[in-house]
Amino acid sequence: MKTSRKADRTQSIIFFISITISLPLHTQTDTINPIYEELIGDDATQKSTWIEISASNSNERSLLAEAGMSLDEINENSVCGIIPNYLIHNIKDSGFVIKSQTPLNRLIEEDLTKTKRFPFLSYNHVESTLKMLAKKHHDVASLTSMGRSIQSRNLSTLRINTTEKNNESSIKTGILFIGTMHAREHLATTVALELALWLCNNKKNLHDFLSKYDIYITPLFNPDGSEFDLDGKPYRYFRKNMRINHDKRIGVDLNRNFSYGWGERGSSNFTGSETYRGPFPFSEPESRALKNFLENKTNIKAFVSYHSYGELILYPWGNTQKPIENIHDRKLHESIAQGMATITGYAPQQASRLYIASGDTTDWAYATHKLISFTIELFPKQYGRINGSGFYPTEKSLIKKTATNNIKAALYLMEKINLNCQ
Ligand code: 0X9
Ligand code: ZN
Repeated sequence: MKTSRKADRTQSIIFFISITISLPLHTQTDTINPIYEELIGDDATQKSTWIEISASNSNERSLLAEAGMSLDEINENSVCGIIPNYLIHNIKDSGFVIKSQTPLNRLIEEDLTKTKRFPFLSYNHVESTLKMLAKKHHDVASLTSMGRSIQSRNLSTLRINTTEKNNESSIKTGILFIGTMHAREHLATTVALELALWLCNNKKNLHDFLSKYDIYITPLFNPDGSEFDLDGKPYRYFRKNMRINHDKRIGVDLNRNFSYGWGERGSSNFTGSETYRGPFPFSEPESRALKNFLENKTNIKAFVSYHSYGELILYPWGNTQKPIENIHDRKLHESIAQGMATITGYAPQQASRLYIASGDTTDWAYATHKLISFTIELFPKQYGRINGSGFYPTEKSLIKKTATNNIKAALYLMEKINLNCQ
């Protein structure tokens, strides 16, 4: 069979994956802009609540997203997420039953009582690691940037390509991986950075494999939000970017700011909400940077956006319950999602089964650029009292396992995409 030998080769590459993760502690290098302290106060978390609501289907969950809540944990008959206090009445007004409410600062205090802490990655650490990789492995890696964040941090991107460097154009199969579009989803930075490290450190064994690809990895797509989150005591459960909106509330949800279906279901027009879509599509420099990047790189065929948490492999559409119309594309998304699910143990599904979201990045990437696109919700499956909370896991061995399995899944994806391009 035409594909089986190649598949065997991928299996053997995957088999030899073994990584050593050394994660430095976040150091508070950048002091927070005083304007944010003034606007948000010492502790933004005092103004939000972790809330559990009865909801049992995608439609109800979409309504909650529209009310301004993030849907961080989905169970059969209930959902948990975060909502700013000033919007809680929206949920009550829509007739939902609130099962429990915990002020966010109390949740954080509970997390703090745990003995172990996950060493999150700072912007500076990501920057220096990418620079080191581009220097040490200049035969296969080079550094480029998608642009800048709203606070002018670099959206640094490592390019892995055995022939073309920096911004030179390529006709090889291009793949883009991005991490941490949502500020508090720090494990997504780790996974994307570990992917970059692993590919570079194994360049000799992987030479034939790497020579076929043009790989881009942006580990920290929302660097301002991520730094802000880590500047809290000890963190803030912050999701959005650092836009100061017209009414001085902070942040736009970057995963509601893309143009495909922008402003439709599953997003909010409340500036303080978790799902605030921004005043217009691509209002944010981060989403604009991705738009410009893909417009200039037509060889990119696939896209992965790492998020946390839930252990899911999601594919378009996210803004409608209808499946992808094009049968070839639908089957390709489904079969790659299934393959990555087998490797990771995550659950594959069309994104909208979870809830409808519009202005979503992966919907846009598929609709506009025909990229085979996935949102991967990483470890853990649920908020855990033993192994650390959902966004802030503590167990180093599980973090390592997450990175290892997702590197395997990324290799599998690359091989499948390349076969599809031939
Ligand atoms: O809501 C989001 O933006 C993503 N989940 S997260 O918990 N990381 O915030 C999921 C987007 C997937 N798309 C849809 N569910 N439509
Ligand atoms: Zn997310």
